Amino acid sequence: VAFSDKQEALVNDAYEAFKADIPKYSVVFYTSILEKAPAAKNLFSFLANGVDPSNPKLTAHAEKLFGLVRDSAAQLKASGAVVADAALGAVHSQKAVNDAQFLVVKEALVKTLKEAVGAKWSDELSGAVEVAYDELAAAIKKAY
Ligand code: HEM
Ligand code: ISQ
Repeated sequence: VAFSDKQEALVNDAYEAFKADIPKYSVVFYTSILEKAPAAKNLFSFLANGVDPSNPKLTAHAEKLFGLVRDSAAQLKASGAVVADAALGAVHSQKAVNDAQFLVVKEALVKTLKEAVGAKWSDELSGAVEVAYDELAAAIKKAY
């Protein structure tokens, strides 16, 4: 898909806003996921004791995911396509992650970035994040 310099810059801005307080925004992210999909608690061992922002595994996994969305935007701008590591496809197919779950994570991502970005949030930013996420999710699912 076509992805402009502007769209990539918007996704970068959102990522930087998340990075400004990773523990805080990780709580927003996981809480939103668990509200919609309580069973996610059983998928991630680091949620066993609840959403604890001082658990380094919890923040590291969130940071990794947000970072991959940002990488996805960079790939889209550079080439119009996203390539995901084969290992990423393998992990998710092994856990039988489905489209409904991809949607829950997407909605949590958008909600979290909206809170992080604050007044700079716009439909254009939201749209750019959603395209970057959707193309990344599609690249992961290609390996199924
Ligand atoms: C593992 C990224 C969507 C469930 C992983 C890993 C990455 C990753 C990088 C490797 C371990 C880590 O560093 O966290 C992504 C990305 C997604 C996505 C970029 C969306 C575009 C999902 C969804 C689910 C899910 C929708 C299900 C709710 C899992 C599980 C693991 C995993 C269960 C294994 C965790 C473990 O046991 O360590 N994912 N993921 N992922 N992901 Fe995702
Ligand atoms: C999906 N895959 C890997 C890590 C994650 C962290 C939080 C929410 C979803 C995730």
